[in-house]
Amino acid sequence: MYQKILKILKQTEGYVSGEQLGEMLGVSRAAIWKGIQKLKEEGYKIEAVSNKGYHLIPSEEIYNGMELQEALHTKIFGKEIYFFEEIDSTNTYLKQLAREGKKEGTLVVAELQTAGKGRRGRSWQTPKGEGIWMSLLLCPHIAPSEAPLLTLLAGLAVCKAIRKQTKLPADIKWPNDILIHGKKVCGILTELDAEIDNVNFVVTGIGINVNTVCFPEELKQSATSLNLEKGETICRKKLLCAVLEEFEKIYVQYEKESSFLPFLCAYKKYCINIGKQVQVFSKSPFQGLCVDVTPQGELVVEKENGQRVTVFSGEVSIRNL
Ligand code: BT5
Repeated sequence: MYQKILKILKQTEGYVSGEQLGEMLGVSRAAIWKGIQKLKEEGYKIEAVSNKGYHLIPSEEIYNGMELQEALHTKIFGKEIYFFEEIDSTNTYLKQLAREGKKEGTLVVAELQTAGKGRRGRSWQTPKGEGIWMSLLLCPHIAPSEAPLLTLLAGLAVCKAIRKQTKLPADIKWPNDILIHGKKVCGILTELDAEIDNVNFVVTGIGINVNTVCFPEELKQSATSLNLEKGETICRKKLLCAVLEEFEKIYVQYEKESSFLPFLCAYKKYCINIGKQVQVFSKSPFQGLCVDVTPQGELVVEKENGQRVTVFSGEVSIRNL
């Protein structure tokens, strides 16, 4: 009911009375009043003036499933959205939905995660209402070994969307971080469910620090937010839509061409590792100069003795020196 009331309020420039709303929707004024209270709880600002009725005060800041669905211009991504005030991890929840047979493009978004996950058991901090914490379900027709490429493609999409929306100089730190002025503003966690030669599904989790102004002590040196970099509040709804729209374009092309090559040039343009000394943390860690990214999305690192090593994202972390 409240969705229907919201639709009418959005379409009405002036005021609409409880009686009119009741007539339009075929329900009592009491039901309308309840619906209005529910909308207020959801964060909508609704003015109520006696003898005139209700009026919705437009606000870009409202961030919920309905608003996101309405604002998204995509064909596949976010056609079904699960929005939570609080959840353990959007990735964990979406994996459950995927096993229940949900469609590609299903999106889980949360205001707060109580157990946000990073890679290899690390944790990801998601203060309430301050960022975009979301997971997207993908069912690509690729070999399981190619799944890490989706992290690179998602990273490229986030990087482009941040640049477009905020004009901030976002860069990619291979394979899964987006940095601004050397500090991490976004992390991506891709989780794969596959058999030996077949991908069942991939869950791509994206965490973007949007309006955080104060990070916990342990992250102060390494983390930043768009708000801190830009000096103003950033609209999460617009940015989330921009990320998904950008990612969908890239993903559809990737599925069609079955290749990372069309994106390599853009990826390398934003990849800050190239030309820098890096520390590679693998089974046998080493240092070297990062010289390239391959068409398969691997990093090429040249050791001091001139030997070139190809580093695959599934197996290592790297640190710029
Ligand atoms: C990542 O892991 O960067 C992947 C983060 C993915 C988060 C999203 S949010 C939605 C979805 N649901 C989930 O449960 N996860 C995904 P990694 O490269 O392992 O980086 C983790 C490290 O980043 C931590 O060990 C901290 O040092 C640091 N860190 C934690 N929270 C951070 C934050 N909010 N901003 C910047 N750095 C952070």
